[in-house]
Amino acid sequence: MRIIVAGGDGFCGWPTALYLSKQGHDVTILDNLVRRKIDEELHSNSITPIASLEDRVAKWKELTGKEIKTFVGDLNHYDFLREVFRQVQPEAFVHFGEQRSAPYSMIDREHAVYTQTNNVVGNLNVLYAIKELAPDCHLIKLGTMGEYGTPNIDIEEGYIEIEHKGRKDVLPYPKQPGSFYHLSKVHDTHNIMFACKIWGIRATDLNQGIVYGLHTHETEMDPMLVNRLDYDGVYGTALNRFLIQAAIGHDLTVYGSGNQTRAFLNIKDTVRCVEIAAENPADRGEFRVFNQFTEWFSVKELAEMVQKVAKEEGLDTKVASIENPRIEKEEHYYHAVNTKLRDLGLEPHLLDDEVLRSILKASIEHNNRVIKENVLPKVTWK
Ligand code: NAD
Ligand code: USQ
Repeated sequence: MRIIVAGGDGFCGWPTALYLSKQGHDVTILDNLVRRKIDEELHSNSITPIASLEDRVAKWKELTGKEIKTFVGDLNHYDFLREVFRQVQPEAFVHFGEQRSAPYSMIDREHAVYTQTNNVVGNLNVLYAIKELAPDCHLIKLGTMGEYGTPNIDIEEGYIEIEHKGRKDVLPYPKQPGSFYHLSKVHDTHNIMFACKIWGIRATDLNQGIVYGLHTHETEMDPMLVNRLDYDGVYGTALNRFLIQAAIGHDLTVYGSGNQTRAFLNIKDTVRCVEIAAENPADRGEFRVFNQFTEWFSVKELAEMVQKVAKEEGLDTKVASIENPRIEKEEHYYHAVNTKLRDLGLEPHLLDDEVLRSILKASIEHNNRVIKENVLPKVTWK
């Protein structure tokens, strides 16, 4: 299958591009490399030293004989996007290419506007490109579990049956996102749903939970293929951050009570979920939603799991409760459905001590690269 991976230089996109290429697909990466520029803006870095996109794909070709084409450019530049569609004629378009940090979107007005413009307009351009140039192409779009927020009822997969005043309907599940970033995903969802209805586009929205880990079988093949791993207060995410904090002897930064519960999955499952979506395309006009996660944990539970494994590795790790920089519920109900990907064949890599130990060891290997001032959160929601 001819597949474009937008955002293919990023944390989820790079291992996905390699995995799909290994499975025999004809993969093209489209990325404007803005994440590398944002690292400079934030004076931050990936704890793992990442090679340039050019060197990454050259190494992949050398090791496997498989070519991954690259187009460096912005989804917001429609002429560029159109040209990529003309040349590639994609059968699937995997869309990871957005600004994905909630704290980054909450820095100030400029960062909120950038996030929503980049994400919403970029996605709208993709919809128009599919309509104009590849109407049969399956859009596989990365959404997020955070679109739903933390309602006091079970979270369904995209839609919920509602009975109101004696009448019933299946309606989009209510959205209560917690940042301007998460809101951008909700706006994308509405635009995709509408485009499917009016133009007959086929789309799958993967409402992904928080991804942990860094290696997949492919990224481990050579140091030049290593994935990025974020740890700072802006792009680092809960579990990966805790493991890296343990690796540098920093207290684990649990925000508030730590009873906030979120859905999680291993990066090894991210790549497989995308493959499953690609192999089982949505019908023309169908807007399909899969909840892409394997387990849920409270933030405090995760910190305690990391503390235990770190102690076994001889690290004296403390769990700190720091003032929550975000406005979010710290005590809430959480139960979310995730059966659709399992029904299509996902066999989850669940979180256990061995998985934690391997990410911890990879973090220890590179812990001299951590810029310590970047670890505590500086962005607040207030
Ligand atoms: P990332 O920041 O590591 O990668 C995103 C990539 O997209 C970067 O390489 C960036 O340069 C590129 N990009 C951004 N805007 C672009 C544009 N306008 N044109 C072209 N390229 C652009 O992020 P990630 O962690 O790999 O996340 C990928 C996707 O998955 C995002 O949409 C994110 O919302 C979603 N997601 C991520 C997680 C997670 O835990 N990392 C969880 C749920 C959903
Ligand atoms: N948290 C801590 N300590 C930390 C970091 C985070 O307690 O050091 C807490 C936060 O307060 C929050 C939870 O952990 O309650 C998750 O925060 P996060 O930064 O790990 O994740 P989030 O901001 O939700 O965003 C990440 C990705 C985003 C993706 C989302 C999936 O950056 O791209 O969409 O996870 S989800 O959470 O399911 O919406």
